Amino acid sequence: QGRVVAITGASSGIGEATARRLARSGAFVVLGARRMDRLSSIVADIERAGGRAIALELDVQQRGQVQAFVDGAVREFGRLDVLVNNAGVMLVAPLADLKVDQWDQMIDVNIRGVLYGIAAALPVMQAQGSGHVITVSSVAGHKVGPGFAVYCGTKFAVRAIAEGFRQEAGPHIRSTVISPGAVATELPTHISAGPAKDAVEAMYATAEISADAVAKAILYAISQTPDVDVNEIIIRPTAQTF
Ligand code: NJP
Repeated sequence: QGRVVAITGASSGIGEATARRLARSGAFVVLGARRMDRLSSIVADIERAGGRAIALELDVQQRGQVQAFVDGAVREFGRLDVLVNNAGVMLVAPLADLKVDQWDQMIDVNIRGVLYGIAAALPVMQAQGSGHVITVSSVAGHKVGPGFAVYCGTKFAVRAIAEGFRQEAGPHIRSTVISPGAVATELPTHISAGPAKDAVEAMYATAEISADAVAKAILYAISQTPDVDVNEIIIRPTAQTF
């Protein structure tokens, strides 16, 4: 109730579901992503339902934009209680395809974007003496499968960074890693056509949970009393075997 929560990658999938669910629970939400049309319509929905939200254009690959996103949240609502570092891309392909531009994009969005979020939020949270960073990693941050080498590398990396953040940020600042399995979102649609995309679609066809199931896990972590830090939640479809 009344918490200020900034969410990166809030224009679809897990970020959108989290913005909607947290706004319903009484949080003030700040939505960031590149597709402003999508963000504006989500904000309009939230406001129609009596919630409070703003949309800010954000490319997490640009450090200045991430700083402006956090600054905008603080300017609008006076503080930042939670940063959900959620924006991500999953461009699956065998290493031998040498899709180096896609490797760079995954590193820039999934790792650098998370670090830029920490760089912008940590000073604010330390000055407040409280805060919470949610890092959206993956079951792919726990094990590696064919075609997933670089994506898994980014998700292992952010779990490590989130644990370092937990240790270093300060006694009143919390760190939660959310590691989902297969979630029904737009994420696999960006994979280049070919056998890797077909394999991912076949995997997802066997089991998927809704983005709102992950949003509920995020709400659970945020809703604990300040002395409780839920460090990681792994959440898979019951039928997921990978
Ligand atoms: O995917 P999707 P998810 N700057 O594609 C944004 C992880 N995960 O909700 O900029 C700023 O619907 C993009 O916004 P836009 C996954 O790795 C998922 O599934 O407008 N934002 C959109 O809002 C990721 O970390 C599954 O295009 C950028 C959002 O990111 C997180 O969940 C499983 C951006 C992506 O929404 C959310 O992904 C798992 C940029 N440069 C982990 N680039 C799963 N779905 O199965 C992208 O283990 N975005």
